[in-house]
Amino acid sequence: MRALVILFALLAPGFAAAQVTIDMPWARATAPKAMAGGAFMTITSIGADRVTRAESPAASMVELHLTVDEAGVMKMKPVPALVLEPGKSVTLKPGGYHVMLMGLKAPLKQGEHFPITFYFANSPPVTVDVQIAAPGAAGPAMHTH
Ligand SMILES: [Cu+2]
Repeated sequence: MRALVILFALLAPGFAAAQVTIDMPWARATAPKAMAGGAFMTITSIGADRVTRAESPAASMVELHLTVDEAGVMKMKPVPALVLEPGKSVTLKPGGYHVMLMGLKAPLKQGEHFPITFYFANSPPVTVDVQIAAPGAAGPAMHTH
């Protein structure tokens, strides 16, 4: 299923809009008192672009993070601008790039969903509907067997 909403802004003539699609957005359900959660998806851009920020009504702050292995210790680092190369996809997944939802307004419950809006340097914003999978799931619920 291709879950994407592309909002085409009114563009000035001559402005070459890159186009971004976001596929299979999903998140892991969180513990009842968790303050943070992760969301994952695949982002593909036709042109050179970058994700500049994201926001969601589900959390007070949304950041892009990269999990890195530093001498055996997994650490998360904020990514100020996720670079999208023309025609290539970036997959956000557990252990790699992810969307960090900080200050969750409510726990993420399996089977529910919430929106995230992404903003780009060269493209109109894209809002996706994020499906919540089981706690600790390795992938979106629709892909479990
Ligand atoms: Cu993180």
